[in-house]
Amino acid sequence: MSADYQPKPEHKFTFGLWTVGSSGADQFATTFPVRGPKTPAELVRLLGEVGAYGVNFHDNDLIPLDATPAEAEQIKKDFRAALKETGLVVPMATTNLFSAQIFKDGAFTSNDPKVRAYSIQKAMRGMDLGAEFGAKIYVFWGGREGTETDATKNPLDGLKRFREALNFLCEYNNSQGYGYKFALEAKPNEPRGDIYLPTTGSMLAFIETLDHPEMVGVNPEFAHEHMAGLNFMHAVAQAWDAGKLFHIDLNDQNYARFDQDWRFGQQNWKQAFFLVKFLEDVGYTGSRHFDAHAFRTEDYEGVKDFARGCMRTYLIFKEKARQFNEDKEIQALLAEITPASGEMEKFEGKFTAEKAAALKAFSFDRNAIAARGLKYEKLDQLLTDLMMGIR
Ligand code: GLT
Ligand code: MN
Ligand code: MN
Repeated sequence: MSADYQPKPEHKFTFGLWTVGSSGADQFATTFPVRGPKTPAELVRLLGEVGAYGVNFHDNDLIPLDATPAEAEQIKKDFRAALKETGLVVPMATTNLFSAQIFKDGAFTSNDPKVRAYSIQKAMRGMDLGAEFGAKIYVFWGGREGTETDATKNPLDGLKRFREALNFLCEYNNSQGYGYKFALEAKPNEPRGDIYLPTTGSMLAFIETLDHPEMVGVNPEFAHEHMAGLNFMHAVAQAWDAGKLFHIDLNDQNYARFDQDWRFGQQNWKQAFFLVKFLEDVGYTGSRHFDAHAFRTEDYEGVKDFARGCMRTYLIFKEKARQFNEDKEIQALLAEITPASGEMEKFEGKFTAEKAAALKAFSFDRNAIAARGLKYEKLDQLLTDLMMGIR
């Protein structure tokens, strides 16, 4: 790979309209915007300028909630023209089921049947809109699906309502022939006290209870797993193992903090490195979507710096991953610490009664095995040297 770290379409770097279009207002606090609004078409041009491949949107990022049909048509026309001009595509769309007051107690899981029905209606219309622009992934982030006090709702009702809504929308997807894959995004809390299905692992288990599990996967977000104190790459690996990594939200986030949504790789280099290495090693072909915001100190030039930085850092880690995989000393050490099966081979693989009997009878030298130093310190320091650029 040429190490110029320039984004290219094959890297599949995408941004949401809500990311580069963020006004810089603190999302869930009393606050004020620090950047003036830009139209969707202007944001597409900004993304074209920095070299992104695609742009994603919520229904209301594109068409404001109270737009008239004529206004909606004009916005779509301008947006389509900007896509054509820049060559950007729309791989993913989603529904805003969290900003309007009506969602104060959730959307699909609200206690109010009218809110639940309205939410399904809004999701169907959002799917229509996404399909108009060729989106093939439809994300569901249930930001307000949860509680502050469990006196108000039984989580079993929450799960049942969420399942019924998704089953309904899967059938809608089929009936319209849209061919969407749904990607469920977990977050443990904020804006609700507790959000249902708080981790990617929870989502993966839930998907298996749906009528069309094959249509539904996950959209893990770096920041959200970190808020839950988890290892993001491990969550992504489990999703990949299950064949469910349909989309991914890249950003950065310190543990045990409020939702930060920082530029990818801004804080946690090592976790970001391992994530990029994982995606590249397994050959993930989906969007690398940056669900992040520029610091609220920035003007729109700073937003471009932010967007360029997300992509550049990804490509730097991609190059570092290549170096790691080709580094002779690192690979020799890895081979040494991952010994071949040897005489254990006869115990491995599927169960047989003979194998089980032989394994039960085998005598292990527990102390000798335990005494072997594993050289993980050495390996990790080699990685550190490599990441710091002195290797
Ligand atoms: C919102 C949230 C994100 C979700 C988006 C999709 S909206 O910004 O914080 O994590 O991915 O609904
Ligand atoms: Mn996200
Ligand atoms: Mn987030």
